[in-house]
Amino acid sequence: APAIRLEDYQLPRYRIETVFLDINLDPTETRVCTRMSLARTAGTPDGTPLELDGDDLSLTSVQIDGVPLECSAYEASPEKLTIKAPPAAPFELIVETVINPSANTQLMGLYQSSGTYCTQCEAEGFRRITYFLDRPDILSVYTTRLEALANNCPVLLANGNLAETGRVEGTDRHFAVWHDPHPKPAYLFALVAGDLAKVPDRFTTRSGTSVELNIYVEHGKEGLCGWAMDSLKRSMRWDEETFGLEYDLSVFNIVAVSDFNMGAMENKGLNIFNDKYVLADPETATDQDYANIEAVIAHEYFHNWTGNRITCRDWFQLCLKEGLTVFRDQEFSSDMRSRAVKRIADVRLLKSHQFPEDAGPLAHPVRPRTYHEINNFYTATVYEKGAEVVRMLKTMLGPEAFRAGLDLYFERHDGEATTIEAFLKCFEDSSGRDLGQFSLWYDQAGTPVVAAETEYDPARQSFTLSLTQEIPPVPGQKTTRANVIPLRFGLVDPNGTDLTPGSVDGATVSGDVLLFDQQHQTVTFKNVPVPPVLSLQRAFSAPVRLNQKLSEDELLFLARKDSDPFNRWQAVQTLAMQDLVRLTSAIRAHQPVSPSEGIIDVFRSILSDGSLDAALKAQALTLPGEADIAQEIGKDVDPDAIRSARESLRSLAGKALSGQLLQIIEASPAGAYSPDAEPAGQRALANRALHYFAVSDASGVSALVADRFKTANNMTDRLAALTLLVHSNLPRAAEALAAFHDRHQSNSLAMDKWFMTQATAPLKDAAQVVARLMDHPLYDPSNPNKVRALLQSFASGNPTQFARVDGSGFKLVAESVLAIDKRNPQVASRLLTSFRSWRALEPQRSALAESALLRISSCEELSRDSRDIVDRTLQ
Ligand code: B3K
Ligand code: ZN
Repeated sequence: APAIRLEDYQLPRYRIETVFLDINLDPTETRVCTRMSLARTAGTPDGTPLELDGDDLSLTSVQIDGVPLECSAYEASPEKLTIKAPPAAPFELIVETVINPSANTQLMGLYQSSGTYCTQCEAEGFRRITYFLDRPDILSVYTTRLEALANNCPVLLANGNLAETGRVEGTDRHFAVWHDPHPKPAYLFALVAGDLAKVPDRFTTRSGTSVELNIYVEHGKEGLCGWAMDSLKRSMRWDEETFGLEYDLSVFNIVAVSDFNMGAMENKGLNIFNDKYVLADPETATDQDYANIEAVIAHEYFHNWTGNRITCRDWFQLCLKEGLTVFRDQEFSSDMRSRAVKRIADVRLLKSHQFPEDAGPLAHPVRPRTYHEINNFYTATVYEKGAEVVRMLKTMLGPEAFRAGLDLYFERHDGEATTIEAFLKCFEDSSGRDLGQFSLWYDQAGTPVVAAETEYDPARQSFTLSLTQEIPPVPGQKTTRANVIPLRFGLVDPNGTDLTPGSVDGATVSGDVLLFDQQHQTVTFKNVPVPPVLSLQRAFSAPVRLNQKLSEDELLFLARKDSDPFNRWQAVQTLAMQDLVRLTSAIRAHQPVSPSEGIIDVFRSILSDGSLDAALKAQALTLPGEADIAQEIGKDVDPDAIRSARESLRSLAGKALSGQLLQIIEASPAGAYSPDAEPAGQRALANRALHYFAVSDASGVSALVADRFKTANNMTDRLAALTLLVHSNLPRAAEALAAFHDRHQSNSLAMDKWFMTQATAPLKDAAQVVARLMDHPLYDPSNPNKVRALLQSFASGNPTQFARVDGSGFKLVAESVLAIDKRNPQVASRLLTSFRSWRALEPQRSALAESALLRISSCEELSRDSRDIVDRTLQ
């Protein structure tokens, strides 16, 4: 299939003003009757055929203005319905299709999850329900009538407000009519029908409207919705207070289903969620799960303005809604929790997911210019880097001008399908700034590398900073231009206080933000009385890789003294990373390995620093991940050497700090569980301490871990202990796995953790264990959460075993991709992306990865999703 290109965008030839859907639900033969009012758009010539999108559809009948069409007047295939010569005046088109929800294993369009009918239409799933102009710039007002067996489906939901319900006379069926007054694109359409329990609540908006809130779940799970509901109400309040945005319907429904391709979906007034991001109690959910639920509930809710009321003109503009909405949910979580800790967590995610994507064969701009399959562009680049770009805009313009620009965006574009250009124009108009160069962030792929060197001149009392930026080569990107990079900074004096320089030459500086906007730039700070240490890219003010030549002493100083908590954390990470890279090469060269003591001293002083909260300490004590180290090394990567290096540092710390660690473990919160940030931070620190303590020489280590497992009163502590037992292959591992299984076997989400713990164990039989677990009665290859828990976590979270030098890890994943691809292309192609860094591996392993990829590529019946990923990965 030819590529779709941004430059080929054309305005639609026809509009669809209103849609009336009448859907008669049946597991194998659902009848869909769609009545739409159509009109030509200005400039459409007479006789322009109307081409409606379809996917796997079968047409029953088609009428225009009440008259059935002659066969010669249209052409129908499963993928397209063409009306050859539609009327010149506005007309009504009625199309009837039949679909089979129970055979829908792709989970796109209308499908069933545990017997519940539900839909997923983004990006192009609506065309699997009816023939339509399935593109986001077609905005229509929808009315949906649902009919189903009253016994099987007491709950009937669609977008908008409920208009009517009733029995269908003389039958055992009933119906509901929903009307959504807000024009929307088809990708935001949704319906749900089934036998579900309802957890109700209410919210009163700032302007006094009472909104009905409901969470629908399987019967028996009502007690697991409290946190999600609380998060929803806090999100609604926060969006009013922070951005002045209110909810706009009389009801907001959330439905949790267990079979879902992604996290959740922001359908207007009817959000559908992967139940992983709704259900929680202390027995089955970790602190991380609670934080994720809070963030995803907020994200989907925030889409109501950034995504739904203002949507994307075309799918190239995906970051318009996703980057902005991720930024909004990150801000929300920062306000609910510790801002510094949230920033660290977000940057970790960016560096571990987006940086490798941007450095490999799947690199693409935040706003791509071409695609074969849009589902493959719901990426870390569009989401996470997209959010960083919005954050940079705020950093550059300042909070007031940023808010003014957003206000203008909502005022100017409400009810539209728009573009990145229109978005940026609002900020230009409100601030008077030219954002031409800034827009490069949307168009250039690759993570810019910034080199920074400094020099202090005592005679002149001046401090000079030389900056250079460069974007490394990216497939298909020939030339690059200098970005505008906002760098937050501080000149830290020997006491740890930020100096205020007299004047600055060579760059625009406002407050603590320096704009670096050329290839090379030399910046001079005057009246600097003492030689400072430069703390640069504070709070990670731009998504760039910073190469700053700081000595070990300077890093140790920043780790202890920087007033910016993010950069304190960063200094620890940099110190650890330098050591880990050094240790890795020593191991590969068969030289003796001795981790440096400096990092241990830093750990010691962080642990005893009363000014730091526990969550921040836990983050500071978390070493860069194996994949992060691989990314830093960049080529000729040997995952086993990386792991040994990381383990040697871990064990040095465990041994050197065992006394302090034990105190922390013993002080971990007791009593009733609360998911709040503070106790969660204490648990994170205690479990981090346990992670190090487990590799100390102290006696009774494995008994202590086993005891923590046994006595845990919450999933966070239980899973942390289980992971340690299994990953370190401690004597009680098998026993603990069995106990966990027995305790949680009836809870699918908890069992996902059991699968994941084993799949990520860095033990030499991991691939066999995964293969064996695929036959476990609770494993279900049609459930995306199970595939992610077992296979995706093995492929992306177990670097030594996935990249085993006997090729068995790659082979297992490649075979699984092929099997899953037949059933669910989106899940398969996502799994396939775990090969993306294959070229960075040492020659033997990269050859094995290549042959696994070639094996996939040689399969003729590959889905478009997997074909696209495998082709780009191999290119
Ligand atoms: N907008 C959806 C993602 C849809 C993915 C389609 N393949 C969830 C979200 O970002 O909120
Ligand atoms: Zn989103």
